[in-house]
Amino acid sequence: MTTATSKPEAAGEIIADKEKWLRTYRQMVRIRLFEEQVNELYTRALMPGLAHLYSGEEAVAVGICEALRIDDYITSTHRGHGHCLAKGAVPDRMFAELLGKEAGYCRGKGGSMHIADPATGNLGANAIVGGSVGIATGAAFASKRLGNGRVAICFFGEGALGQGSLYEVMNLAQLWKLPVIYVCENNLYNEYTHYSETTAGTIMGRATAFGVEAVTVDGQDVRAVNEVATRLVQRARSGGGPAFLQADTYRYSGHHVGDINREYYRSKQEEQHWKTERDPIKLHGNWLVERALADKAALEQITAEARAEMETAVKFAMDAPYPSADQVQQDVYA
Ligand SMILES: Cc1ncc(C[n+]2csc(CCOP(=O)(O)OP(=O)(O)O)c2C)c(N)n1
Repeated sequence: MTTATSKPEAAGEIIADKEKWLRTYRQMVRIRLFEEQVNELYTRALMPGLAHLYSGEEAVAVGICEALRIDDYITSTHRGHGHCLAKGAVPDRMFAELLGKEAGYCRGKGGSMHIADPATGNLGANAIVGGSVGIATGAAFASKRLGNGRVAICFFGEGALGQGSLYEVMNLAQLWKLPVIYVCENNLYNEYTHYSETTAGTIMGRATAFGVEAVTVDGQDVRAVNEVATRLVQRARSGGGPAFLQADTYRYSGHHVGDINREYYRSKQEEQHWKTERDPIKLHGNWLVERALADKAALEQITAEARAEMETAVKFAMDAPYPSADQVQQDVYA
């Protein structure tokens, strides 16, 4: 069991990676601005149902997906927009899905919690807490049998640690040396309850009990996440077996967009602390500027481009047609 931190880098290394670190910055900004639009659609009563925002947690999805091939798999959660975007989903089809339009990833029948995109290896978001652990492990099993080198990333919140199926699949994954990485995004709260009230023992102990390689990482540091993910993905791809990554992070908004008054379960000061001191975009932006990989104007330009991209995508989705009534039972299995 180890804790990963980003290491000080040699000057040459930074320059070689300049494009990568600008890309990760852009990806985090895109996710943040996507979520701002989702919240806007909800508050203007333009979106049916609810959504669970990922703002604050961007470095986890981006740091990990940056370490993946396009054909590697991910499985996601109810808080899945960031995972989908980081793996390559396009915002116009995502917004279309959120608004129930035919152009959406599931033809408008899935909504926020059921976005899947096989073209980018995304096996789907999942409204069932822990619901994707078997899917990711099965994908890794198939990958091993077919010998195609694909790695599966299984994202889940720490609330999923209460699901027994996680322990069944970790046991098999370790016995069969499957190329799967279980990524526990510990944002401290399972809905409105601090995880310390629901989680006996330690989080890491649950993985080490099976002999699974277990690492914790600062989930607000995109470079640290990427560094450890790169190592674990290479290890899994070359037959080294599964891993468990605990990424410590925080969700800025409520459990879902309607969770406005949160003071009965967490303080405003706590939220403020994470937003001002631990924001993954600010931290990475400062790092880019300090190392002269970008100036403030360049970062503002990235933000402006991402904002325009999201506005265009929302407009696309708003203007897109609903599925016709005769499609109501198509592709529906349950
Ligand atoms: C099996 C199951 N039980 C309960 C729920 C209701 N529920 C939705 S999200 C959630 C909490 C999830 O917490 P966590 O896994 O830590 O993810 P986070 O919301 O913090 O990202 C619960 C209990 C559900 N969707 N599925």
